[in-house]
Amino acid sequence: MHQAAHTHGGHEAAYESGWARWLYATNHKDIGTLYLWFAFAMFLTGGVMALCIRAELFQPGLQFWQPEFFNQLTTLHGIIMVFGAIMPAFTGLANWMLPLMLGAPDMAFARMNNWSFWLLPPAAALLLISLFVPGGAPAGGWTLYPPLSAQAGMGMDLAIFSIHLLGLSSIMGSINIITTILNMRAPGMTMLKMPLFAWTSLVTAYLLIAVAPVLAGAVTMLLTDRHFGTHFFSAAGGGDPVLFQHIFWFFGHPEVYIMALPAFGIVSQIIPTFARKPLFGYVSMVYATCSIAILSFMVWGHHMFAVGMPATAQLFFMFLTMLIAVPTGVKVFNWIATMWQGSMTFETPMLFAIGFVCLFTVGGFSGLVLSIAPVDTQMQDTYYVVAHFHYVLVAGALFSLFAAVYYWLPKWTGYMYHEGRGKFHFWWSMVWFNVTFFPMHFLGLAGMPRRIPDYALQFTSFNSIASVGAFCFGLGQLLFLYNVIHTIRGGVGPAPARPWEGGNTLEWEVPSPAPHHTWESPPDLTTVRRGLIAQAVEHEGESDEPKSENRA
Ligand code: HEM
Ligand SMILES: [Cu+2]
Repeated sequence: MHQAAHTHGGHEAAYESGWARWLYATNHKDIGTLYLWFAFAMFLTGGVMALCIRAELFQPGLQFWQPEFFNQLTTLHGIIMVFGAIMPAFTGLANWMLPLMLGAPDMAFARMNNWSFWLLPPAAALLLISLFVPGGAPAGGWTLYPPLSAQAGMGMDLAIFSIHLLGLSSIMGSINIITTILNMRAPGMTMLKMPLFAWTSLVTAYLLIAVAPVLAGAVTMLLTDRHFGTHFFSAAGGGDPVLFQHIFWFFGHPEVYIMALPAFGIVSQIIPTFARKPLFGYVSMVYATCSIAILSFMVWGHHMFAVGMPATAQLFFMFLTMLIAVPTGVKVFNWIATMWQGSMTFETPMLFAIGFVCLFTVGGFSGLVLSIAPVDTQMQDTYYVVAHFHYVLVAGALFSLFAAVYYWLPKWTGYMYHEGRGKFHFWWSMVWFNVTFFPMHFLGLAGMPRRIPDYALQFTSFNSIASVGAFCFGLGQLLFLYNVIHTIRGGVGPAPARPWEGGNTLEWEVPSPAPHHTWESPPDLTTVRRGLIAQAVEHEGESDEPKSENRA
């Protein structure tokens, strides 16, 4: 397919200029850039909403918003962060990096790739427009549970349509990722020689193909309940609102791994680079990724312990949830073992990666706590849950994205970022993240419910601390934006092709900035200087011997 494209005149010519370059983009790097900027814009939008929530919660009583609007804020914040920020950011990284890392000239379906991206802005617009229609935006939480979602105004219809578009985009993006990985790897790169980021992207894409239609089905049933006389979820008509929860969480739990597995992949690229050792236990990482993906389909009931289910079902979901700790533990063990006796340096990407390992583990542990059915009966719908999933999503997914941006920014822009400011961004985020979210564990244990604009007086001090933390955290993200723009404009100077001494995947074999077209003829893996072959051979042998050949 790429052969034909190349003999076709004009393909090699300079790309379109101005807006046409982006609107008609088929180049994986351009599309990756679009995804990443879109995700960042959504991150800021969802972030402003989070700050509106935290402003209201700084003190008890109602200061800024009516309760109805407060609920719209939490709902939109959740939907925008999940579907608008985290997921598109990972797809953007996959677009930018997979062809480079696999030695492929582009993604498999370049035009579909364009469409996948351009479905996102209309979807985001629908969500934001819903704020301005009668009844306002959806307010029943990002989980869209009926009966609230069945009774809501037309903002809910806009959200449903938005979710349809987002799902379509995800499915097409996934088809592209799967096909690219399965069919377009450079000769000699067997599946078990792929960088781990490719593995996690592959498994994530399969998860998405499996569950995006389930979510689409759930919201479509909601739509027909709302407008076309069905009663899937209406008890009055013989339906059952709990059915929605089953369908939603059959999507929803794999969804949390859709936001976690790519993060695992990124961290598994970065830690070996800065520890200057090959990834410890590569094959076990692949198995762990697949195990997590399979188990993620069997645990949805842990979100529903409180709806009333037989004790056997509770035990089933509880034990399977706990079982996920095993492959996750394998991963954490392998990251630590990779660092063990490595020659580590702590540039910004490594700091964010280590921050990820520490804080994601905190989120994992609070998840284990919540998986205990009798405990969850107490804690569900409290701030403990909010603390738990922000450790996984902010210190997990988001930190891994920051790590990835600092790691690959030299490759994208051709310039080095300012290390001091990068480190400052890390420490600032690390401190204020914990100030924001750690007290929420205590609030939850003390019984403060989530999704409320007002609270009992005894919760005041921890809420004030969390709100101060949130505003400081938010401020720090402007520094991130500054760092990125500063780098694009020249940073602290040009970046070499291989800015990280220990980086030995294929993207470091092409110049910085990566030219518009790369790997038009696939690399010969046997000639790659510090390439994957050496890495793959090593992981088949004993991986605890010193890896001196990785030191330049
Ligand atoms: C770092 C800045 C962030 C702050 C200060 C923040 C704060 C909050 C707050 C205060 C709530 C409302 C809790 C409630 O009343 O139930 C919330 C909900 C939520 N947040 Fe965040 N958040 C942040 C980032 C993120 C990110 C990056 C994600 C990524 C996916 C995320 C996902 C969610 C979700 C899914 C909800 C649940 C919404 C719902 O209740 O329906 N948040 N957040
Ligand atoms: Cu779950």
